[in-house]
Amino acid sequence: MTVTIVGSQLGDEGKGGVVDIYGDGADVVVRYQGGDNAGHTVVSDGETYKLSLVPSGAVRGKIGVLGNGCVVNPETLFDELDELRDRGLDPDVRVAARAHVIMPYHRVLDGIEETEKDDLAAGTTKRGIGPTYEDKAGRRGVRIGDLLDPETLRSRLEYVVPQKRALAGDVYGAELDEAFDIDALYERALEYGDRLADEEMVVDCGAFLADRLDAGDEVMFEGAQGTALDIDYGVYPYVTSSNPTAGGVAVGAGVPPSVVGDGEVIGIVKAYLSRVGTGPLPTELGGVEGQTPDYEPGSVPDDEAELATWIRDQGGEYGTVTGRPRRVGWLDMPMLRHAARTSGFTGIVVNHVDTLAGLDEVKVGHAYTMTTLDGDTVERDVVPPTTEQWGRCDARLKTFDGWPDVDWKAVADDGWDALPEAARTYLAYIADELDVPVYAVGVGPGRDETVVRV
Ligand code: 2SA
Ligand code: MG
Repeated sequence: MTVTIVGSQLGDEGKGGVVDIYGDGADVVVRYQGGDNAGHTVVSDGETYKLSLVPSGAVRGKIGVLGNGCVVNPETLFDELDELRDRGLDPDVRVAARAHVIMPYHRVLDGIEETEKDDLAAGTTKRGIGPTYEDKAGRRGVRIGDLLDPETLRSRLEYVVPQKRALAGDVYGAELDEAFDIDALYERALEYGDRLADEEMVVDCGAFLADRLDAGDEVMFEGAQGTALDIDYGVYPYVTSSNPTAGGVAVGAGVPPSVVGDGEVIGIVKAYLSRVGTGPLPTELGGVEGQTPDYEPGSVPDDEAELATWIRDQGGEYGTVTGRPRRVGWLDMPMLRHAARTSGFTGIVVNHVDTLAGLDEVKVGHAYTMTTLDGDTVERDVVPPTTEQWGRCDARLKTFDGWPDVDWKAVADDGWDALPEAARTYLAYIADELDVPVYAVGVGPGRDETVVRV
């Protein structure tokens, strides 16, 4: 049996907490895409762990697997493993031999290209994710398996590094440091390979998972980022370079699609929207630039720009690394309908319901009015396929009664019926529109602040 967790929006929907709760029953937790551009916080036995690459289940004694669809920076991997070990844990993490390696030059190029792209910049995490997937598709990548094979590694580097030197040096005029030096890269990569071999971490991911499933294990697939950041189904080009949607599981972990389809596919929804980076956001509230929290603390604002700041503060919507304020907006149903259909959600979890508490009214973008290039207007209830069309969409808002701030821990203890009635109405609307049940409701960041129904 498998459970797949997919972000429905733009990442940061609170997937970590859900993985943590539903992962309890799992024996193996697998990441199938992305790399150290993810970020989850796991609180276990009163200890807080922040991970960006290692599957969160590794904190709780599960086997964590980085599938072949992932891009792996060995430095991040070993830093995270060392920290977990320093803190007394014994994580068991496996890495697919077919996964691609994020090399030092990928990180440098990610930074340079973001600066060069101006308007097209996606606001990447600068972890080298895009450049590594580019090399994978361009058939000039270095794979985890190559790190254990000195001759192959050397020949791969001799082919690719001169190209990177030309790009960074001649095209972009960057300084060529150790990140572009074949010998230095080779030595470092071999050290990582030795350690991967010593710790017997490298697996044939699909074969490994097939064995575990045959043995009756529960497997959880943990998506990072979200549907609107998917390279095929997201707001291209302001997307990440992998497929967070459920289809990515089969390819990125090496299991047949039927294995995913026979299990649960849970869409994680934040009760409103937030995003870092560029792209259309029809339900956006106010702009980010120049905003100061000028509302009276304790009171709930009625002005739109103040409301954006208020939600941002209530929800802690500031970038974890840079502290940059995230853009915020109302829940966007066309985005969710698209996510539910693309991944085939069997249920959803709605998080941050407590964040909106105290508002008189809560709005959602129920549908869009899109202006065509001819100047006509058409109605749409899912996101259009091009980002430019999406940019010409206005949200048609639907208004719900707000719900009061209550003792959310008590609500989590008492269950669904203890939720404020207006919140239940809001959740029922979402479930109804998507035609899927609400499996759980997040009413706070802690493990004990989730109303679990299924
Ligand atoms: P990149 O670095 O190439 O993947 O950046 C491309 C775009 O993707 C966005 N991006 C993200 N946005 C929100 N959350 C992200 N990661 C989550 C986190 C992890 C999660 O908490 O950090 O929720 O699973 C994430 N990763 C990439 C980025 O802003 C660019 O717009
Ligand atoms: Mg996050």
